[in-house]
Amino acid sequence: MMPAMRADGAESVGRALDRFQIELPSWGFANTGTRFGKFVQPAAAVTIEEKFSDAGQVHALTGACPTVALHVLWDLPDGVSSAAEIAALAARYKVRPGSINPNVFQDQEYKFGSFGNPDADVRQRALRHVHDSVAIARRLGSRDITLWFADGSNYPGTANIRQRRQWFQENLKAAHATLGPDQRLLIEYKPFEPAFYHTDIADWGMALLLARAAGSQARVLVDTGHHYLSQNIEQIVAWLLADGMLGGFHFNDRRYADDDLTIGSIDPYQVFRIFHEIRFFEWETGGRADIAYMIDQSHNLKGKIEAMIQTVTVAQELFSKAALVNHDALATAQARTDLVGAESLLQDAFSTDVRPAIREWRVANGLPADPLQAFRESGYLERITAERSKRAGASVSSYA
Ligand code: LRH
Ligand code: MN
Repeated sequence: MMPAMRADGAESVGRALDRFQIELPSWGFANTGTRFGKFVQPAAAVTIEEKFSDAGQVHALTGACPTVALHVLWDLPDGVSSAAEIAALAARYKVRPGSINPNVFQDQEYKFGSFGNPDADVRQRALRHVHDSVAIARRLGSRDITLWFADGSNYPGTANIRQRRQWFQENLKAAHATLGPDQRLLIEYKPFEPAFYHTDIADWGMALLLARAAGSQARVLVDTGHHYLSQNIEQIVAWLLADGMLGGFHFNDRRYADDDLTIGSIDPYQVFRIFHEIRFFEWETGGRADIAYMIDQSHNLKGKIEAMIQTVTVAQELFSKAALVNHDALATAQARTDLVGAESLLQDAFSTDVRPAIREWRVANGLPADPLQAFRESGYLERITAERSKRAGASVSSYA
């Protein structure tokens, strides 16, 4: 039987939702696939305008995602000169440009890496692209530049791992030097794929050391899909919080590897444990952790917009449940090594049905009680399907 919500529960849920915002990935609205193929959806977004339009729908229905992450090569093909168009779209669709993602992994020149490439000209080319991305972020008023590198190798002995580390340190420091005073570099790690022997920034420790070496405005980005199944992600989060080096998240879910499935679809308790570590840290320090909550998913089979609405509402539920943990009682139980008592405080919060309180919060904020149902009744999908399926056969060439 789901434990009933504590008296002040609905209030805690309301306060949690008032501050919870999560950023949408532009590429989550596009046709994406795996190396085995891409199943095209006629309603999928292809143009940057369509991506802003779809993101605007999700924000209008949930009130929780006012920014869209942009991937430079996929969304700003003309670089900084695309900024004016983006700003106009942001005004029209009432969602702001969010984190800027340089792309130093898809061009042919990056076969043997970007910042870690033995060819100095290629390293320079990659650094120029990151500089351009920082300039784009400045022009758009975006705070975060999210750096993910596919760099690595596929066979033992084929790469000088220490030399590549040196080049990464030099180039990340050079990238950091061009940041504006309020901007941040978020360094994202990943253990493997597309490299399958070593990846230059493979885990949180490597990202932390490189962020520290780069400069005071560099932080670590935790993509939940970038961990071995046996890793304790919330412990990594707790350590990065303790060091003030946690910059943000790319949320998704997985059963095996970097599957980019929708949040909470496989292991919702994992996301709850992550949110709990953040709330407990904030309760203990009395502060507010400066974290960018972002989604990084590819919706290969689900309807793109429905998957995004589902993702935002599940994230709201899990964040609200974490807000219900009684931190005073938890600290006491921990100090007394009352194991069952302590664990039950998390389990009670996790198994509390917060949906009625969330519906109340939505209605109180002029939002539909059930965003997914409202979307299905809006006719938006039918309208864009008609409009967008007119265009010639959708391209299946690039990733998004
Ligand atoms: C790499 C990654 C990175 C993005 C890409 C779309 O796996 O997580 O954050 O640039 O996905
Ligand atoms: Mn990611």
